[in-house]
Formats: sequence, structure tokens, C-alpha cells
Amino acid sequence: MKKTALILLVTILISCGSSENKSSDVNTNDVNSIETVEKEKNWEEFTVGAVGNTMSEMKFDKKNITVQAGSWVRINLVNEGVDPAMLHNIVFVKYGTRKEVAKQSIEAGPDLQFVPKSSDVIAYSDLADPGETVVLEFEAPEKGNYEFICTYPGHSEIMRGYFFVK
Ligand SMILES: [Cu+2]
Repeated sequence: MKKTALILLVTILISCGSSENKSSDVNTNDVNSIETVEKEKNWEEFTVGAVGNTMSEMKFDKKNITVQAGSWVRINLVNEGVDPAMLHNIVFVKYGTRKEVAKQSIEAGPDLQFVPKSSDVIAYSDLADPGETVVLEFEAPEKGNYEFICTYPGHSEIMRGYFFVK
């Protein structure tokens, strides 16, 4: 029995050693492939401020965002509010669906950060607390016109803009 246990232990040690080697090989490959992909991606970066501290003042400081088709989009959403009630996100939706998405976002509720599971939603950020910046990255959808809104309840009618993929 002891001998069997020893053999088993040795086997485990050997297999651990070899899997370590394998995993380090894989890591190297991963790093290489990630670097290659990063070089090929054409990033378009925008900083969007969510400003204001009341329901009537609040807005996005950009009304239009335009990107090239095939690019990757990085949005830095800066919540410039200080009032604790001012929570914001940025949600990209198909053109003409913002009212429907806004309605569904209330049903989605806080558990889903007010973002409905809908095919009309193209990309969405986390909710940003006052003073917080959240980053959203996504691949630009096909050429066309889109919209973006904040889906926090009551915000989408004022906090919105247009997204164009050329
Ligand atoms: Cu908002």
C-alpha cells in the first residue's frame, strides 16, 4: 500500500510539474496573441461627462459620437455629479428603441443595474457613482445610426445622444 501511495505521489508531482510547464507555454502564447490582436484593433476613444446635480440639470456633455465601422470603441464615462442620487450609465441602443429600452430598464431594476436583456441594447456600462469613472469597450456595430441613453430611472429623456457608425 505504501508503495502505491508513493507512486501516486510521484505521479502527482510529475503531472504538476508538467502542467506548470504547459501553462507557462500557454501564457506566452496568449500574451503574443493578445498583443497581435491589440495592434490590429483600431480604437476610438471618447470621454463622456455626465454632468449636473439635479434631474433638470443632468446631461451628457456630448450629444454625438461618431466612429468608423470596424473600429473598437472605448468610452470613459465620468460621473461629474456630487449628489448621491446622481447615478448614471451609458447604454447604446438601436435607433428608435430608446423609449422602449428605458421602459424595460425600470422593470430590469437595480439587480440588472437598470439594463434590460434586450437585443436592442448594443453595449452598456456599469453604473457610475458620483465622482466615479467607468470604462466601456465594445466593437462598433454595423454602419448606421444609433442612440445612447442613461437608463437610470427618469434620466433617459434628458441624458441621451446619437451614435453614428460611418
Ligand atoms: Cu443618468
